[in-house]
Amino acid sequence: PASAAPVATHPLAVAPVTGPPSSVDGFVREFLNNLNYEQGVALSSSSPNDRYLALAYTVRDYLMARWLEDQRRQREVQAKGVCYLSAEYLLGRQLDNNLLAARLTDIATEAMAACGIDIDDLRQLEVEPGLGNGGLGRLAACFIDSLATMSVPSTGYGLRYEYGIFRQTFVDGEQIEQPDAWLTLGSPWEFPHPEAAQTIGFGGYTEKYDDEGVARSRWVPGWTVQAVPYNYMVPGYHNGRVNTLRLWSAVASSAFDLRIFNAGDYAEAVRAQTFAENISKVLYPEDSTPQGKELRLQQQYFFVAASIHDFLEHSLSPDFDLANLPDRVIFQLNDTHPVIAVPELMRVLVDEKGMKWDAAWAITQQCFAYTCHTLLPEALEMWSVDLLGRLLPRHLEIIYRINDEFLAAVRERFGDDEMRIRNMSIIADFPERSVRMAFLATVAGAKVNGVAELHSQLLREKVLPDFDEFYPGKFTNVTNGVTPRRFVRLANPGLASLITEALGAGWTVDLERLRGLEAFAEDPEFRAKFAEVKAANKRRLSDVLRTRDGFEVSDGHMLDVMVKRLHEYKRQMLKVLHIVTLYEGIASGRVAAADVQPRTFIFGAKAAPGYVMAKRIIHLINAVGSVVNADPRVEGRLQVLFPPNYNVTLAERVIPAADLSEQISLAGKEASGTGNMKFALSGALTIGTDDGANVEIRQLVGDDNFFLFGMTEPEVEALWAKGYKPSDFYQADEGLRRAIDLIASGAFSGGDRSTFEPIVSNLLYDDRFMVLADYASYIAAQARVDAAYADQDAWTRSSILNVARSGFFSSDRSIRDYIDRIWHTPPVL
Ligand code: 7GP
Repeated sequence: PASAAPVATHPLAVAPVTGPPSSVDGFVREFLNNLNYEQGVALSSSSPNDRYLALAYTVRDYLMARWLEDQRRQREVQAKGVCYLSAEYLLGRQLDNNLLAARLTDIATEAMAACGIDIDDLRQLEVEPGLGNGGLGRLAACFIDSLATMSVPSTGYGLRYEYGIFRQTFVDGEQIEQPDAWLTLGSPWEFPHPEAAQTIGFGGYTEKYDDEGVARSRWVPGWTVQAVPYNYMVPGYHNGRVNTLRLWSAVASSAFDLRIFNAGDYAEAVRAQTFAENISKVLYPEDSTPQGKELRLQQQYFFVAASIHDFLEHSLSPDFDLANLPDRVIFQLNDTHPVIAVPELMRVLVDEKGMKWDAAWAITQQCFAYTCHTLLPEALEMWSVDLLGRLLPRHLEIIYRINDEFLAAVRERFGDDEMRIRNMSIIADFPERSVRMAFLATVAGAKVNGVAELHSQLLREKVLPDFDEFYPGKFTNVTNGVTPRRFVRLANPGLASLITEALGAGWTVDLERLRGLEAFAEDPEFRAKFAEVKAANKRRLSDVLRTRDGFEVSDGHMLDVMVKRLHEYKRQMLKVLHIVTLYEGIASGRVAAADVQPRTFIFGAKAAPGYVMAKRIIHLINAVGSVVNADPRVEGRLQVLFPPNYNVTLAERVIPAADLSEQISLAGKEASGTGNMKFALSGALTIGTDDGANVEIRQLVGDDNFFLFGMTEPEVEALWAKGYKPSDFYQADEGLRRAIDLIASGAFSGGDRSTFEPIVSNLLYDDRFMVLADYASYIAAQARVDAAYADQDAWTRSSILNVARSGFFSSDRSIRDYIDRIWHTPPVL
C-alpha cells in the first residue's frame, strides 16, 4: 500500500539529487565505493566481474539525478506521451551506450586506468540482453534511444525474459541451441520494484450482474500472476534526458502450498509457482512465424495488461478524467503481439471504470496505433477462439462485440456483400475459428503504418485493401531507421571521427548533415583517410573473429556480408548458389583461381529451432564453407566464414568492416530491413533487390552506387500468375545447373547425396521465393560488383556517397515521422 511522501526537515533530504562530480577523481571514488559497498570487495581482491558490475553501477550513479528529475517532470507536466508496447527489445550491450550518452567515455577510461584496469577488458564481460529475435526487436531498441534523445515523453514496455534469444553453436555444421542465461552474473542495469507489482488475471469465467438497474459484465479470473516491473534507464544522447524502459517479470501470487509441501510432495507444492513463472521464462525464438502457443498468448496479455494498469495508476493524477485519455497517451502496438491490449483497455474502461461502451470505444480508438512489420501471410497472428476464450473469456466477448459493431458499419457502407464481410471479419472461420489480430489492430488503431514506402503501399493494396477503402486516411508509412549513436558513433569510431573532422560535431543528432560529405568524396586525401578507416575496421573484425571463433580472415579480400535471421524469403540460398558457382568454376578448371576477385563471405544467421528448412540451409552454408576453405585449387581466393551466434555485439563489429551488403530478398517480401541501413551508413555498397527500404536506399544513394538486380514486385506477381516453374530456369541456365548439380552430387556432404536433397528438390520443384528465377540476374550483378571493386578509388568514392546520402535512415527521423503522422506528442524540453 502506498504511503504519503515523508516530510523531511534535513536540508540534504529536500535538495535535488546530485550525481558524483564529473571528473576522473570523482569517477574513481564512486567506482571504489561501488566496489566496496555494493560488491563487498576490495579492489585488490576483486574479480573482473566485480569490477564490471562496479563500473556499471558507477555509470548509473551519474545518470540517476537526471532520471529522477525526468520522472518527476513527466508526472508534473502531464504532457501527452508514448507508451511503446513491444514483446521484444534487442538492446545490445549497455555500458558503452550509457557512457556515450552521459559524456563519460573518456573519464571512465582514465579512471579505470588509474585503478590499473583496462576498461576494454571489462567491456568484454558484458552479456548483451538478447530480448528479441531480429529486426522488430532491434527497431524497438533504436526507437527508445531516439525518443530519449529527442526528449519525447515516453516509456517502453515489454517482457523481462529470463532467457533471451538462444545461443547458437554449430556441431558438424548444424545449429544447436543453448539457453541464453544472460542474468547469471548479475544485471546491473535494472531496478526491480516488487512493491509496484500488478496482479494479472487469467482464465475463469464472466458473469452479468445488475448495477443499480444497469446490466453490466465482469470477469472472474480463475488464477492470477504477479507482474513485477524492472526499470531500465534509457539515456538520451548528450541531452541530459533519461527515459524508462519497463520490463515485466512474472512471479507466482503465492509461492507454494505449505500443506502439500508438509505432506511431502515438494514438486506438487511448487507446481503453481513454476506454472506462473514460466510466463516470462523464455523468449519465443520464432521470427515472423508465430506458433499460436498458449504460453505466448499468456506472455502477451501479461505484459500489456500490466503496462496499461501501470500507466493508468502511476502516470495520471488521481482526479484525471479518463474521457481525456487520448490527450495523454498513445499506445503504439509493435506488430500484433501486444494487440490484446485493445480489449483490455475496453474492459478496464467499461467493466472497471463504469464507462459506457460507446464512449470507451471512442477513447480506445484514439489511444492505439498499430505498426505492421511483415507481408508474409503466415506471419499474421491468429488466436483460436477456443484458446482465447479459455484464457481470456471477457476479452473474447469484447472482441465479438467490437466485431459485430464493425461488421454492421461495413454492411451499412457496402451493403450485404457477404464475401467482403467475411474477408473483413475480425473472426476468421477457417481453418479454425480464430481472431485475426492484425484486423483487430486495424479496426482499433487511429493509424496503421508499414515500415517502408513499398511495404506500406503493399499493405494497403494487397493485405488490407478493404480496410483502406473503409477507413480513408488511416493508413500511413513510417520508414524505419537506426540509431546513429550505436551504429555509427560506437560501432564505427574511426568513421565517426573522420566525419566530425570534416563536418564538425552535431551530425549524431542531425544525420542529414552527412550530406556535407558529398563534397569530400571528390577529395583524394579524404578518400585515402576513408579507405584507411575501412581497412582498420577490417583488422578489428579479424581480431574479433580470431579470438571469438578462431577464424583467420584473409587479407586483402572484399568482405561480402549477409547477416540477418535465416528465412527462405531473405534468400541466403541465393548467396550460397553464387558461392558454389564461383567455386565450381575453379574446381572444374574452367576458371583460373587467379582470375577470381578475392572475396571473404561472412554469414551470420540464427534459424528458428523448429524451422527445418532454415536449419538445413545453415548446415549447407557451413558445409560449403568447409569444402571451399580447404580446397587448394581455390588458392585462398574464396573464403566462407560463418561465425555462430550472430547478435548485436557481433553486428557492431561486422557491419563497419563490410564492403558489400547483401539485401537479396524476393521483391515484396522484406517489409523494410534495417541492417541494409546500417551497412549503407557504414559505407558498404548494397547489392539488392527492389524490396523494402532498399528501394529508398537506392533512390537516395543513386543507381551508380547500388547494385540492383532481380524482379520487381509486379514482375514477381506476374510470374506467379503465369505459373512459376523453377525447373525451367534450371534447364535454361548452365551455371545454375552446374551449381545445383554440385550440391546434389554430395560434393559438400562427403559424397552423401541425401543430406541436401531436400534443399535441392525444394528449389527445383517448389522454390516459393523464386531463387532460381533471380539467379541469372544476381550473378550478373555480382560480376558488376567485381568490376567496380577492381577500381578501389572509385569504390571508395561510392562508399563515401553511400554514407553521405543515408542520413535519412536515422531513427530520429523515423520518430519525427511518428510524431507528425501518428502520435502528435511534441518533445517536452
Ligand atoms: C521485421 C521485418 O522482417 C523487417 O523487414 C523489418 O525491417 C523489421 O521487422 C523492423 O520493422 N519483422 C520482424 O522482425 C518480425 O518478427 C513479426 O515481424 C511479424
